[in-house]
Amino acid sequence: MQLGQTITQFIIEEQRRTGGTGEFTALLNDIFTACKNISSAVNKGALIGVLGSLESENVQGETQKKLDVITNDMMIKANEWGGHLAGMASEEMDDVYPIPAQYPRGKYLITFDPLDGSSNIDVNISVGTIFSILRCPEGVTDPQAEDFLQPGTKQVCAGYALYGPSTMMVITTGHGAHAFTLDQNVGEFMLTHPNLTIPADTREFAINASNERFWFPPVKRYVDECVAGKDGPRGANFNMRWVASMVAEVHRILTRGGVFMYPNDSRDPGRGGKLRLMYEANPMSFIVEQAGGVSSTGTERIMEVTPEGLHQRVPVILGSKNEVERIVAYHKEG
Ligand code: AHM
Ligand code: MG
Repeated sequence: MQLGQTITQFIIEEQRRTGGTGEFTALLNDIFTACKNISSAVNKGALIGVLGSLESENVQGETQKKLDVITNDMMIKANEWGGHLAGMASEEMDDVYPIPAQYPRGKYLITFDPLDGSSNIDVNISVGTIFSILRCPEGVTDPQAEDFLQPGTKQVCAGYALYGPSTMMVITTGHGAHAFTLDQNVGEFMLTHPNLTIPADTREFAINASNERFWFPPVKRYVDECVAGKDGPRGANFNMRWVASMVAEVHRILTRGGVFMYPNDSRDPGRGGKLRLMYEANPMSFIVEQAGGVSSTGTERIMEVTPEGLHQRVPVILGSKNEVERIVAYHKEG
């Protein structure tokens, strides 16, 4: 691993170390191409008329932004032809997307959120693409939803692209988490942040505080103690951030530590919070754990949750080890 090397060289070297076939490297390259296309569209924004909403809603009843649909299409187009995938699932599609008959099928499955944080797009705040790669179960050529319902521990690779001041790609294949920055002139992601490490301690947390009245006691206790600052039980002042763009929040935590929470709450406890297990919580948890952080629902390691549906939601509490463990302990105490 060498600072400044291209992401393709990095993946090929990793594949040599692990004895891979090259199929996986080719799949990742298609994903990187999609993210470079998305980066370009997001960057041009109003110049090419892609901002704003559509009339349509996605399967979760959320109004779709034009870019939700455009970026979903970019992910599909970049990935369907290569012969590495048996199927795809996305936040923006109700059902599994089968690989069209004219293309060969491969041994991997991908789930993705093509444009996470898209409520931020019209105000020019960072958004991102999140993806997770799984193996297609042995003998399955026409994967259905249940074939995707594997716990996060089964992920072969997870990553996200962040479209911020720089476009960055963060990936893990289970050997650390590494960040690459897109050199727009060269058109390549270059290794800039190898072996990301989340500090175990932090004095920064992120939660949508407008939901405070719905929080359950363990989360309320944790936040109250942080907010009490130097005079409270923690004896230290805490800072708070809320970007409303999970990719940006996770990236901040990977860079300087912190805790991110989208907990379950009393509005609709059966729903399990807001974020989706298969294409938001699991990939982010894999990356966070590989950087030395912890990711929990409050009562369970997220990557060990048995998925029951493609669009299942799950409470998310992730980031600096000692703080997340403290919040988990508060959940145990009730
Ligand atoms: P999205 O996939 O529809 O963009 O929703 C997910 C986003 C996350 O990026 C972010 O953490 C959260 O929703 C913000 O939610 P809220 O608007 O409730 O603060
Ligand atoms: Mg999302």
